[in-house]
Amino acid sequence: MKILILGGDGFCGWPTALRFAAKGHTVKIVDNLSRRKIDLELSSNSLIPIASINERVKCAQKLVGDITFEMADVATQPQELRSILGSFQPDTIVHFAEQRAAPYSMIADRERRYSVDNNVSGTHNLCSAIVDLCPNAHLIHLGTMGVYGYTEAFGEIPEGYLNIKINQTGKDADILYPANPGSVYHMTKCLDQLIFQFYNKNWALKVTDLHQGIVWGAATPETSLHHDLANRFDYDGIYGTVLNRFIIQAASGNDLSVYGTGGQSRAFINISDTAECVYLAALNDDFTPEKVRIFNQVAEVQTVSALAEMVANLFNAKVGYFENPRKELAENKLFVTNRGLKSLGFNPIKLSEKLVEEVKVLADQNSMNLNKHNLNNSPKW
Ligand code: NAD
Ligand code: USQ
Repeated sequence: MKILILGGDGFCGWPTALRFAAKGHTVKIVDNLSRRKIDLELSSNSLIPIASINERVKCAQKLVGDITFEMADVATQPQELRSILGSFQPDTIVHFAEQRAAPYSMIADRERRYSVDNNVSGTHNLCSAIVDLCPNAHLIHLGTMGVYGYTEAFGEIPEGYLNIKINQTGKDADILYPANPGSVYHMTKCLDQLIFQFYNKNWALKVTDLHQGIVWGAATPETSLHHDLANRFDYDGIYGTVLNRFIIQAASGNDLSVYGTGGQSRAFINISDTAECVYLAALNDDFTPEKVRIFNQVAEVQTVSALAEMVANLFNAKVGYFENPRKELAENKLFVTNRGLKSLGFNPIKLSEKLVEEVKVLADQNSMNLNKHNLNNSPKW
């Protein structure tokens, strides 16, 4: 299969590109390297040093498989994107190329506008190019669990569509689950969904939207093969995700930063499973595009406080309770199905002390790269 991976230099995209190449597929990465530039803008860094994209690709070609790279911005360079789609003619396009941090999207006007312009234009440019240049390609998009919000009113969170009864007619209908974003970033993912619905309705665009939970971990079997293949590992208050932050805080002797009571329930998935689920979605593309296919890409649900307690007990660290910088429910329950990916063979990696310890080893080995000023730099909203 020919796979185009947009955003393939990022935390989820790089291990996924390696997974496809390792399985013998032809992979082309497109990225504008904006995530590396945002590190400079925020005086931030990946705790694990990452090789340049050219070094990464050179090493991957030697040790993993067929990967090439092209620099392009999917939001601001639609012609470059069109030219790549036209010449490469991918069977599958995986779209990771978005600004993905909720805190970054809530810093101020500039970052709010950038997140919307980048994410919504990028997604639309892509759909518009596919229908002209490779209309039979399968588009796999990385969505987010955050599109659903955290209301318990509709019961277990289904995969994208909510079955409702219409009072006026007494009939049943499946509607797109009511969008309920908690940040400008999450709002862009809700807008992405509408773009997919329209392109699917009008051009029968074949789309799988993967509503992924919070990714944790750093390494995959492929990224562990060589230091030039290492994945980025964010720990700051803007791009670091909660469990990875707790592990790094414990490794560096800092209090674990639980926001509020820690009663927030969230869905989680290990980085290796991110690559695996995208791979399963790509391989199992034998569906008619009558509607956008939506799967919840999650392994399990945990509360923030349970994660903090686990990490604190394992590593003898202290849990700190911080004023919550975010506007979100202080406590919520979360029930979510992941039947779709399981039906394709997904066997979730569950959180375990052993796996958390493996991540801590990486954090320990790279502790000299930690900038403590970035540990608690989340904006407030
Ligand atoms: P990341 O920031 O590490 O990677 C995104 C990559 O896309 C970066 O390499 C960046 O340079 C590139 N990019 C951004 N805008 C681009 C543009 N306009 N043109 C070309 N390249 C562009 O983020 P990630 O953690 O790898 O997330 C990837 C996707 O998965 C995102 O869409 C995100 O919303 C989704 N997701 C991530 C998580 C998570 O916990 N990391 C959870 C759920 C969903
Ligand atoms: N939290 C803490 N302490 C911290 C950091 C976070 O208590 O130091 C809490 C937050 O308040 C929140 C929860 O942990 O309740 C999750 O925060 P997060 O930063 O780990 O995750 P989030 O902002 O939701 O975003 C991440 C990714 C995003 C993805 C999303 C999936 O950055 O790209 O879309 O997870 S989900 O949350 O399921 O929508």
